[in-house]
Amino acid sequence: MATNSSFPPPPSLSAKYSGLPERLAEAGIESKTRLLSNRTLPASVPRQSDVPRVPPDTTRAEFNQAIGELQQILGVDNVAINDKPLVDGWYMEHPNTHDAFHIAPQEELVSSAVVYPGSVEEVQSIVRWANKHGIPVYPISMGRNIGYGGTAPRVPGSVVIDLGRRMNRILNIDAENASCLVEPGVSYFALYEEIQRRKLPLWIDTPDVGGGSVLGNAIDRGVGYTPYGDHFANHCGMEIVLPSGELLRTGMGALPGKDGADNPTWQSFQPAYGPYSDGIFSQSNFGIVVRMGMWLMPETNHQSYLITFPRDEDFPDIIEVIRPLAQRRLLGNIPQLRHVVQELAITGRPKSDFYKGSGPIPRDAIRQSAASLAIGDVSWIFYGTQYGDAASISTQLELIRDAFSKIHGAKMRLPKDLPADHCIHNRANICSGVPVLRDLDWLNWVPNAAHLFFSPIVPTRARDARAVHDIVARLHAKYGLDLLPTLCVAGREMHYIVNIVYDRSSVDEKRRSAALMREMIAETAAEGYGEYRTHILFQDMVAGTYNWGNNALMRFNETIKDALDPNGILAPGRNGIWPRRFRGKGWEIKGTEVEDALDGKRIGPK
Ligand code: EUG
Repeated sequence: MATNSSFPPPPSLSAKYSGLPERLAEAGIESKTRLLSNRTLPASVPRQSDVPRVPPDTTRAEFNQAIGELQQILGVDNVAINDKPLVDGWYMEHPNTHDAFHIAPQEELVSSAVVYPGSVEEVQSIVRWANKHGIPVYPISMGRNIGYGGTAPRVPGSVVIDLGRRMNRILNIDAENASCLVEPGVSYFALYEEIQRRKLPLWIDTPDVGGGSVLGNAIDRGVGYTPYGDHFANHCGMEIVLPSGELLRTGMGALPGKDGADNPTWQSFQPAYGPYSDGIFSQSNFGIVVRMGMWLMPETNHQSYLITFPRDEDFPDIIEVIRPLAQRRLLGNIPQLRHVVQELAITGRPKSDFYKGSGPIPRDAIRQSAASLAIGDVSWIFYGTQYGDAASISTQLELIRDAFSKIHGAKMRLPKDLPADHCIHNRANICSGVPVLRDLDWLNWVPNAAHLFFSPIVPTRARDARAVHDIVARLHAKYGLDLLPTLCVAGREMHYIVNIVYDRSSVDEKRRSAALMREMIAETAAEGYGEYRTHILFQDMVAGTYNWGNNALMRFNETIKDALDPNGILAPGRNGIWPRRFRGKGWEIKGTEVEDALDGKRIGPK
């Protein structure tokens, strides 16, 4: 891989809070080189409309006046007007002005300005400013919620509050309690490196790629792959700026420590006393989480492995083997079951290396290409990791091997059995809490690749898994898009993650991807399955499927929203929750609005 590229290397963690650790410098250059070599779009195009896009119900003069006030409060350097060309960049150098992985036209989901608070007090000041002017604000932590909207506000012209740039301290690492307290701008990379620097025998839990915010991912209820993989379940204690500007501490943090100290059990016990409030500050727009505690895992031995299955049609039987293993907690982490097409994509090679035709890569072409890879012509691959002392791991592996031996041709392999460039070595890192970059490589599948996740929750049971898989496969064929599925096994359910990868330069591919999302959401909901998380443009639709009891849940959420945020300034529309001021005025996206936007109709009230 050539590294004498014509572009600057990715920013390093020592130079920038969101940068890449030194140990990944080479991998970063390779990743960037590969992505840029597969790009035909220019870095940016001239802006399409009057800039900056002003917030709704605000004249340009009012906006300018309000922004002037904000500059007084925060300093001019900490308020950036979004009036320059939009640059999509790439994962390590991502924009905070719009959705880099745009599915609607790039100009649709833009902010008017980005502000950089340096303290909790400044976040409070920004919120009070927003209330005074009725300008919506949209907080982001690191902005790497990729495939779900990234840094883009749901309401164009909102002011993005970029918390991460100046609020990125690790406030505490308590080695005895095995916990930490972080600000929004602490990435998995940064937390991991600090723990190594202090030589603490503790693991963090990282998602597939390590650049995201520890805090942001947990409140969006993301997952990782060690025994601490459920991030929200392993957070402990929050500090929150409410839409009124008031400050709240949840859990034991509500009880003041001695002489004004933080409560000593803030990171030890989650619910404390009274209603457990933390849940309503996840996947919501009820408050801005500015500090959060996370539990860390005491380090242990681990052994990653994969099990290959030769036949596509054994998928339901594989799920039946997984369920009892998961319920008995024999599976040490959150294993992934991937279709073999993912083995091709994760090599980082473009689809055109494997298939020259147009349309989805045919099964035969996948088969032929897989045959030339180390794992061979197989169908499904189960990636697991076991934890504990050597004897215990060896017993666990025996039990797991035994259980899967029911499936025709099942074959277990360890990292030592696979070549150095196989992704299992990368998974072994992730599954032992070492944040990495490589799982981005599937973004080279098509030129100018962007992606959207479709993420239904499926019971770990053959008939349900088959039902969802059949819907998803049929609709992918209907819209002529490659099906790239990964199932993350949490236990009784699996997060069935479908990765829709499309060419950002193709309006047609965007339209088909959006239609595919819309139909998958509707068809799976009709069978009783729902998403755990989705892109901001599909949040109304997904929220709308959780409509039991005449929309009882959404009416409850709206009651909370209107009570906490009467002026509707905080992230309106996020997770489908609209404040009274915006509700029923044409903001909700329930039909073909995303596809229509690609035909030039603007999203939002007519
Ligand atoms: C992945 C997993 C997720 C998610 C998005 C992506 C992994 C892709 C389990 O949650 O939300 C390989």
